[in-house]
Amino acid sequence: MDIAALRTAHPDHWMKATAIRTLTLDAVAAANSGHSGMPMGMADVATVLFEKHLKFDPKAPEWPDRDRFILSAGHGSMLLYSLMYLTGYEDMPLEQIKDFRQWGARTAGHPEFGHARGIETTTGPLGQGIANSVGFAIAEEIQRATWGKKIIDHHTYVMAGDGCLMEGVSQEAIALAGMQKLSHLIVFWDNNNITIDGTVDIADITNQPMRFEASGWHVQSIDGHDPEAIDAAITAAKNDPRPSMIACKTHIALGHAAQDTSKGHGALTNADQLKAAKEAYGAPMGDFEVAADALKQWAEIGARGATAHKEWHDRFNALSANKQAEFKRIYAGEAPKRLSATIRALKKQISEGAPSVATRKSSEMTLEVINPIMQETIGGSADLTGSNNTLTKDMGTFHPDTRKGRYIYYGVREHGMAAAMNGMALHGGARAYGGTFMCFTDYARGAMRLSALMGVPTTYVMTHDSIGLGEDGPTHQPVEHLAMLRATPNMNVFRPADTVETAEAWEIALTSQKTPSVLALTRQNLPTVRTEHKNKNMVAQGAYVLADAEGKRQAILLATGSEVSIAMEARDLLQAEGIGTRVVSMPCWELFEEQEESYRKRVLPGGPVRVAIEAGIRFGWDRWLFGERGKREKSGFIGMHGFGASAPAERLYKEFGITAEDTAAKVKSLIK
Ligand SMILES: Cc1ncc(C[n+]2csc(CCOP(=O)(O)OP(=O)(O)O)c2C)c(N)n1
Repeated sequence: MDIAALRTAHPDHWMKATAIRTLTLDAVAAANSGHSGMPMGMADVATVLFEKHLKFDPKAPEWPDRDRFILSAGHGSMLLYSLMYLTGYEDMPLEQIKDFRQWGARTAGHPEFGHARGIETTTGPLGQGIANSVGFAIAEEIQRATWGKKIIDHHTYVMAGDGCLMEGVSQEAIALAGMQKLSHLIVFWDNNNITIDGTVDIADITNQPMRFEASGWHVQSIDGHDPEAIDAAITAAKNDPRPSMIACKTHIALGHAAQDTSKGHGALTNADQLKAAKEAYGAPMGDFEVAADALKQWAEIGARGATAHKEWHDRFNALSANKQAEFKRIYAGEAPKRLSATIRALKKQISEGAPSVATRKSSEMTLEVINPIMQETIGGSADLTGSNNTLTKDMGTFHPDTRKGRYIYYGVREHGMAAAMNGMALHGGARAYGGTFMCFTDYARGAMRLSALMGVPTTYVMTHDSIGLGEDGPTHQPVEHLAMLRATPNMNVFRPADTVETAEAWEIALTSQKTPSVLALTRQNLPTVRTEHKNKNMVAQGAYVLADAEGKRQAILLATGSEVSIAMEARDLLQAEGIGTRVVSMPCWELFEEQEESYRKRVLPGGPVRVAIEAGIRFGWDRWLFGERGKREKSGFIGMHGFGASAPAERLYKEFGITAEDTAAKVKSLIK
């Protein structure tokens, strides 16, 4: 690459892009780790985007109508950090750049949502950013339709590398975005032909432009180092009614000895090579030094958005007081005041009527009362709407012709769905929920983990939560999934026992600010176990005494979801024999763990025999059986010990020994 020619062709542009390149080189050298090549290759695209197109105000990183910039190739984090520093984000002073990848710094190895205001999403697991961006763009479309262009009208820009496009989730995202005609979504593909193992063609020969075109995208191919071409392509992309992909032919680690090699992907720390690169760029030689003129121009770029931001406020202030309050409430992620009364009314009605329904149906009954009072909910399912019971009457379908619709047919794309849900939550003004079969949490897992890591309150409606689904057999019967989800930090896993618990779980999910929720729901009908109405949200305590022992307390049965009613039957059997038995419903372990010791002790006192009943594997249960004052020799587990089988549910419960009789027998064997 002829660096001298690039320098002279657009000197002003060159110096600005150079600042990104040298800051990256210096930060990576100081940390002695990181990824230099991607920021160096995409510096020109980023410079033009920020200078000429991106609507942003570094003084107000949460301005709702800002453009979103998603660095899907998260390993190139120094690109984002450099841009934030140069344009004047308060959370990104030079010290942060100098502290790249160090303990306590906001400049983590990969961009982490919540570390510095202005980082829109956590990226690093390749493919997630581009898949998030579809959710960002959907939220923008819905809100533009709902609030009008004066209030919401912005773009989502994404930088994705070869790695992002190789990941399967990108296909789900691209296909969904193309079908939905997300015209405000613009993806830059860093077409540098390099990954870690070598050139891309050792593993992939996909014609990426054709691939995007095949899914309904507008595609352009440009020289990613030509500022005029970049500018023109972005303008064309903005004017096209389809989502846009701009294939940017770039050189990884431009201007460095490692340019165009896979060595250039990683940490370029050799001092002589670093010096030579700076010389070739015509950059100042000091560590972290940026030419004064470039600094000034970058500061001007950072100041450019203040006017647009102010004008937006003027338009916002012209809205009625009610509308302003509603907008602010939704963007603060606060549930409406009416929510708890609405949930209470439903609980009372259910406790009185005591219907026998599947908890997936209970969830639908709850959504039927929630969705009309929470315009911010965006629901959907990965092609299992009728099974997940996620659609309610008033929602409308989100479609290119009906942008106000709040229900999304995600297609058979669990991972893409979960990643899009993250994007909606991160965009703001949206509460996303989505459904699939519980077993396919595996498929969605990459994005679910990021919900938890980022602390975004998405809700996963996972139905068909055990062998109780019956005939579909072991491929569809989750056994280890509860354990896997419970092992995930910052994730509330709810397994409600009936409609009342389901409504309570939904209330917690919809008022959560920083924790995603999983609702594990049944296919099969369950009796109502909460027949006595209580205003209090019992699920919020995680576990509680559903039925206490009569007479001397000799046994405690701990159960979740569909096995709570089995525990209640077992209690009847045991009480009939004079064995005082308490039943503890444990719909959410995580919330129980958060309770005071004194409460936990009241629910799980030491002494009695303990038997846990759950149609999943035992992993994790020992905490409640042996811990919390329990004893190994006085505890037992009724549940699954391997995969399930294909048969009617009742037969499966019998064959796998998950019945009231088995439970009673286990208790008696332990009491002896
Ligand atoms: C899901 C996932 N798998 C693997 C990695 C490790 N990884 C980081 S960057 C990278 C290569 C990416 O290549 P490309 O997107 O072309 O980036 P470039 O080499 O251009 O910087 C890999 C495999 C990752 N971050 N995420």
